[in-house]
Amino acid sequence: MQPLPSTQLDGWLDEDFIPVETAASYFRQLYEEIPWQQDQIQLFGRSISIPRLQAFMGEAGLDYRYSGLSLSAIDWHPAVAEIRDRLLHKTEVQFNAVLLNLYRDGHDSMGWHRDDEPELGSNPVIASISLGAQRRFLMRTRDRERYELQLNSGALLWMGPSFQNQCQHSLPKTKKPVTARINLTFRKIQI
Ligand SMILES: O=C(O)CCC(=O)C(=O)O
Repeated sequence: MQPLPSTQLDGWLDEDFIPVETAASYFRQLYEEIPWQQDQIQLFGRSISIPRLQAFMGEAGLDYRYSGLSLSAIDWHPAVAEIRDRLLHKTEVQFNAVLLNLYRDGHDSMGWHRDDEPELGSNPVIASISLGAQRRFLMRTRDRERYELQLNSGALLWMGPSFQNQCQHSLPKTKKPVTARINLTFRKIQI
């Protein structure tokens, strides 16, 4: 486990949370078996395809809304439930939902944002798991300091209660030839 690149950032990184072979097996299962969706958001009155595929999973009846999108939870995939239980064992946090993102190649990305939707409560903890290709993860604080991490397959990035308030984060495009990456952000939706 290592601290984040600034003491201003509430969180930590465990690069070896899931052993490499197990992470590769989870990646293959999720890549093939998740019903990945190409969702659209509304921007300046136009409908735009988000630059990645996604799925939302969790306890029955949970919904998640962001950027005008409304996602209803599908049932836990057994591999995702296994990762959720590994997190419970390590952190004693019982997550009830997860947003899955599939970045097919270096053209896929996620722009600057905070995960501060009302359904996450005021100080959300989020556990972010990376599977597949290594990608850069950027953070920028309110005073515009920038930090970056390389997220490898099997890594757990823990975003603590103050993280969303302290910084925005993003996953930029890359011109490097990269294969696919799956990211799972486990969340606790307030019921
Ligand atoms: O893919 C990543 O590492 C970032 C995902 C993310 O920022 C999110 O789901 O809110």
